Amino acid sequence: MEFRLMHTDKLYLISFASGVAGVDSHTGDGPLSIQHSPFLLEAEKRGVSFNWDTIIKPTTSLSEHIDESIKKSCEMLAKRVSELTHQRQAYTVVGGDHTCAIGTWSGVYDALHARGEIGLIWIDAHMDSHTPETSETGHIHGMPLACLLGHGYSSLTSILHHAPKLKPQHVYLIGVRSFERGEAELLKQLNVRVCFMDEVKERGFATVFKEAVEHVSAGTIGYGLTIDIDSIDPLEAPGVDVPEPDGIHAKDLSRGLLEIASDQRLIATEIAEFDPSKDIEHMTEKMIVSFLEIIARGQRLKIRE
Ligand SMILES: [Mn+2]
Repeated sequence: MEFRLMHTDKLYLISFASGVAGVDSHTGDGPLSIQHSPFLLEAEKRGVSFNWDTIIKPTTSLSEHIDESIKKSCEMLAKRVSELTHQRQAYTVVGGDHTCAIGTWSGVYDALHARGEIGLIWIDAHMDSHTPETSETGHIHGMPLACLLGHGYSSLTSILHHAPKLKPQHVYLIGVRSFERGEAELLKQLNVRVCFMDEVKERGFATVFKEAVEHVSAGTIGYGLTIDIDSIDPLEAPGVDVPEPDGIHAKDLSRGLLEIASDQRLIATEIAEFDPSKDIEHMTEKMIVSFLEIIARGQRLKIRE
């Protein structure tokens, strides 16, 4: 059974104001800095309406393991995502570090798994597919995709349900250009489609993005999109903690977003890893707001169709 949005005159924005899993906790300031962005006000003057929803903040205590703390934040996020999905609202999760993905897609799973499988396009400079065994740094923001596929800390693979939230064949990674052996081996063993940056350059972003949409739509009831801001070329989006040169052009991703924003199969979107303290002349902030505007306008088209 396919899933269709109903109430789409507003785009809900859920803030995941947490950077505890990354290398620099300033990613936790990302959502607030977008919320107060003058560019967002400008977009609203152009007739786009955003509805700032729940703000999820980590509650850490010294006695607690970091994965337990992230589990709590992700569970809160997953519950809210599940509610909005049940209500068929249009929403975007704004991170925060990329562990938000564990919460977001666990929430989508909670709301929709009885109907069928979910696809996911994962745009990232990295693979985010470490497990505690393969990670050299132990940073959990390098692990969310593995968690969603059912590998890693049991606290994080069991958010709302003790089950893998995604099937490997329904995932498509785009833009990877920095990774470690352990995570690459996991994805290879699971047969997850990884479109490295070399391939993006060779075939063109538009071509691989179209392929990704087809890939994640095959055999699923719909798909999601998660964007790690570090996938974009750091010359265009410097506001990240782990910049990797030679990335995706923001314009290319904008065009891709335009293509899918009003796609009836698109269930949810997520934008993560913005670190306002590293931004230069608000370039990254402006780009993220422009992405949100495209998504919001697309959602409105959906309801008119
Ligand atoms: Mn990531």
